[in-house]
Amino acid sequence: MNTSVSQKAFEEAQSLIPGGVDSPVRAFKSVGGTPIFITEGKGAYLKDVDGNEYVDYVQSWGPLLFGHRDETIEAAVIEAVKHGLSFGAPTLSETELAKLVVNFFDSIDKVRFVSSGTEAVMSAIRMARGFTGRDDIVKFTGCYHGHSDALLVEAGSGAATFGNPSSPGVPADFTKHTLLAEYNNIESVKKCFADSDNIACVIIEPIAGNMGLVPADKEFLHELRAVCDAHGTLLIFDEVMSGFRATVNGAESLVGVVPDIVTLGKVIGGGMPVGAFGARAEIMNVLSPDGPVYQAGTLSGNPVAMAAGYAALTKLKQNARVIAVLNERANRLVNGMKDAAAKYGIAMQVDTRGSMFGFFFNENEVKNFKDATTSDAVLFAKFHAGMLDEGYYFACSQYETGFISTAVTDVMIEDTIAASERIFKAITNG
Ligand code: KE4
Repeated sequence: MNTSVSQKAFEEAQSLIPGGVDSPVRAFKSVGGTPIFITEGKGAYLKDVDGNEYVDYVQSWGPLLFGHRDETIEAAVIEAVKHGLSFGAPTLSETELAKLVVNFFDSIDKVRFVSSGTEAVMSAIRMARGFTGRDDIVKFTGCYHGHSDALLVEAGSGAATFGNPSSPGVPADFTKHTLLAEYNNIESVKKCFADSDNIACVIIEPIAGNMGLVPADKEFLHELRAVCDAHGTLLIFDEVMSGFRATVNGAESLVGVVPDIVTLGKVIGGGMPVGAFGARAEIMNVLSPDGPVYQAGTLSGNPVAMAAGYAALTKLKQNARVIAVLNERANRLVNGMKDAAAKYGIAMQVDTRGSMFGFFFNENEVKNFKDATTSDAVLFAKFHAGMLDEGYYFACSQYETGFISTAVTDVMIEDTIAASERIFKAITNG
């Protein structure tokens, strides 16, 4: 692929925007090479400034379940724009989207919209702290919940469960209430509760997509629910990525564990900036203006974004089976690539949940972030570069998840598998 225009674009962007990107993962730092600059998307395809086309398995990191420029969603946005962009006042579109979200999630009586997943999680945690009157929170190493200060933590020294800031600019005081546990390890959670009797909430990605795809074990989530109940601690399922991607009724419908709060994003905006958090009414009612917990946003519930989200979720409501169809394709893709890799002596761990798929170049099963870090990142980078050159756009980090949209056809899946076999052959000089 000729990517000379992208390379020039990247140089100019880097002179004006830190790292040349508005979100770090887009810079291709962990896979090398130059990020490609996109001019448009259509269906399953991305087109770049050099005129190259790619089958898109990232879909803006999850939002585009129906592919690029879905006709229904596009029409809804264009119609909404004709009535104005933003009012800073209540609109019917917010109530209509809220109805859909509440209907999809048994655990949600009320929902509030914001403009990003980060805002949704930050607000949900403040609500949990306000509802319980407690300050401490528990998160899991390898789970990502957006970039608010309290969640940018890494493991502390030794066996300490209290985390340290994982980024400069986050004062230690801002993370001293954040405890860290290990994903799929209930004993590590119990250790946090031994270290603090002041835990407001435990937040988890029930289907983790930010250490690669690592779904939590069902029995672990049941144990986590029991531990939270024993301590009067709220359980937050962060489904910003997995919501409406793994299933339409939330992880709760897959594992039989009901969270106290759910955070959402991505798909619920249909490609426009929307985040949301929801819970049973007694929890949500602590939020201003009814309750004392403050939370706000100029563009929260933006009518154009609401229209996109409403169109997307309405399509899902009309055809919930679409997730099962996408899961069949996801399984065919990852199992096909796994078989292709095996021909050249390359071991892959693969998994899917609904339209989400993940793979690790690893001999062993991946159950947590520590396992994930033992995967072959160098091989991943070679795979990513090779597939990009073949016209297939995969997530540019080992610690991300892939997505199948309704625009990805069976033929594209077969062609992707065939391309992966060529890449594995080239990588191994097979
Ligand atoms: P945003 O603020 O990026 O909308 O959402 C933060 C967030 C919260 N919770 C989960 C489970 C998430 O996956 C995310 C964001 N996901 C990343 C992809 N791993 C967004 C891509 C990016 O950071 O550019």
